Amino acid sequence: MILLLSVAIGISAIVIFPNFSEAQSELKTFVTHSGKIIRTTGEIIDPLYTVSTVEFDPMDYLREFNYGQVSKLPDGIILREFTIIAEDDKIMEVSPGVFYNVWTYNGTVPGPTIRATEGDLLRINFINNGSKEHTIHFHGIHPAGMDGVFESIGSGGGKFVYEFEAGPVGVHPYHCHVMPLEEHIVHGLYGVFIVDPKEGREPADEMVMVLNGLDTDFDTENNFYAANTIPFYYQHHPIQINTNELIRIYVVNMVEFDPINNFHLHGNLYNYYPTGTDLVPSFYTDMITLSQTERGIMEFEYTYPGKYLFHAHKVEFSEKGWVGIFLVNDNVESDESDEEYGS
Ligand SMILES: [Cu+2]
Repeated sequence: MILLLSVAIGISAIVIFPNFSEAQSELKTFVTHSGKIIRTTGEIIDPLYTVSTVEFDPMDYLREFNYGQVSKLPDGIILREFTIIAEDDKIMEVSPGVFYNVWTYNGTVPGPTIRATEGDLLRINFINNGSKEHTIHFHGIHPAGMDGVFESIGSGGGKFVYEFEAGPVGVHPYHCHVMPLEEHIVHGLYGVFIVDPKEGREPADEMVMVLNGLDTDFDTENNFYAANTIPFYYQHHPIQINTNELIRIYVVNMVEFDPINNFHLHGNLYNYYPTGTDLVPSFYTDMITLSQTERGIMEFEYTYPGKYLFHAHKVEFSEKGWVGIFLVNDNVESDESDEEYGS
């Protein structure tokens, strides 16, 4: 076992165990190819190390929207230009002691949330700085040559410019479409693409939740589940919202291997717009079921302050990380919050 592990982490890596019998529970120290020292009680699950580790803050990601570099073309159309760089050599500590080789768009999993208005022209300058071929396949309407499937974008700096009109209105995933597809997706090459209606939507506290899974031991089963990559993150760091304020969540299911996922909200129900393509909600519910890349928009307001769970009602997923908390604060600026309940 130890011999195999040593071979797996590479010729220049050194594995130091305090002694053989305690090896399973003791801190293990690894010296990487680059000389960096990693100490962990967790399993080392990937043979690839670099000094480049991903720092990812799910709280920042939650409300971060990227509108691109905006300019106006002579015909009046708004051009939004983005640069997206793919890499596949970074390491992320996805859970304490679990180091995972993430494949990233612009350095994070998920990649940046790209946002435009219907009819805008999108120009995505894609650079593949990875060691394998990668592409970007957007869900939505665009010409065949912009579909991110058949072009070859080589490793080590290959370039491609994706250009198409933003549409239809809604929330869409984008992801790499190189085979084996599940490998390129489960390592993290995906993100969210929001197309706003021209007339806009009602003002709201908006956020993005990508439901994802992490297969850290490569057995085509997920070991962890999450909203926005880090298991249990929003349980330990509740999302602060206000009473009587509209909350809008763009939710996208990117879990591989498991055929379904779902989203249950406590103490409330939400209006749900499947794919976000219709401006009238289809359901008023506290539970939606999502297959791979299925997505939609949830809207709700809390009347009562306090802590409320949200999680997969597939209990295995919530117990392996897909669970969070909304901390609903009394909105003192709202007239309705002056009422006292239960007194
Ligand atoms: Cu790829």
